[in-house]
Amino acid sequence: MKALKKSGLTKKEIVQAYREVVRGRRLDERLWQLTRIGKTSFNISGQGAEVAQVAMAMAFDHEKDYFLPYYRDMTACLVWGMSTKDILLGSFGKDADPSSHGRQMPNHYGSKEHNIVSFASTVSTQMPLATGVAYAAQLEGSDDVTLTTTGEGSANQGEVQEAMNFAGVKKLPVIFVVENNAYAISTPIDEQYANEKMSDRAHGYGFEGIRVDGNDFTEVYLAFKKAVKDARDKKGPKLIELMVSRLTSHSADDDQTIYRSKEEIEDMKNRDPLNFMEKQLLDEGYLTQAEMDKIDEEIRAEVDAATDEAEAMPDPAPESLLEEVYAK
Ligand SMILES: Cc1ncc(C[n+]2csc(CCOP(=O)(O)OP(=O)(O)O)c2C)c(N)n1
Ligand SMILES: [Mg+2]
Repeated sequence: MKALKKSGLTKKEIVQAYREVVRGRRLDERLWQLTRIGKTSFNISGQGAEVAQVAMAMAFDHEKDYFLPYYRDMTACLVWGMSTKDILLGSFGKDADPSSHGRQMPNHYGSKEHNIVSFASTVSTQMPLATGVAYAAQLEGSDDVTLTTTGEGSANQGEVQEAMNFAGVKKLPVIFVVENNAYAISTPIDEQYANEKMSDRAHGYGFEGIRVDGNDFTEVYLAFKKAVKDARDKKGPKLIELMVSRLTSHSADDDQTIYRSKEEIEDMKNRDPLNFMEKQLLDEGYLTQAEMDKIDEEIRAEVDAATDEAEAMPDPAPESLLEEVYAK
């Protein structure tokens, strides 16, 4: 693991990064609880990828860059500017939900205000859209960079090849990310693809691909910092493979103990990125245990308050059914 100091970020920024990791974890735990008690319909979570997502998102300019996420990217969306309450409004399907006014499934993040582009449940369809957003930036002569993410199973969809090929041909300012958590629902990677590293595929499209350890905050941050700079300098796309864990079942609708052994699940829990980051913060003298406990307490209170506020908001009116779906 690279030292946090090597990221070049200030102490304040690193502590903020930790807050975002904790926010992502505690909010996701709340979303599971709400599903289990029947208050929401579904949850799919990024537990195990929070450190990677925070380090990734921090490398972008959230005032101008575009983000086309996939369903596990809640923590990245928080860093990009969405609030805890915004996320909860989406899960409750409320009218004020910024992602879709309650039209989308939970975890289908979008925010016009923050340049986060809503996506379909058909996996990886955000990839060619991201290529299109980056093509528009190039044609308009702006230096905006586009980020898009998917899972390693979804990366085998045909449109991912089209998206990367065209981005390579036009040297577009787009960064493709594969969050490799070793499973596509219950299918392990050796039944998904035959190449060794997902990131190697980039060479076939004429650009650089790199694989990074998603538990290593500094490594992930520096990889994205460089990719963003290169994209802004018109050097073209990158593919970044983030090695992460999926600490939960695929979604609220399955049970991973049926297809993963007890030992495997235990081993993965020992590699929980939240614990890794806390150890680093302690060892490198950024925060004491008492300070981390205080942050955790504050975040829990924020999640509780946002849950109550979001739940109290009105549902979409039935007569508005056909509104907010297509642009006028
Ligand atoms: C085109 C398409 N096929 C199948 C599905 C059903 N589906 C949803 S998520 C998923 C697994 C995706 O796995 P991966 O890409 O590894 O992402 P992860 O969920 O592990 O982050 C599948 C098969 C879908 N939504 N769209
Ligand atoms: Mg996967």
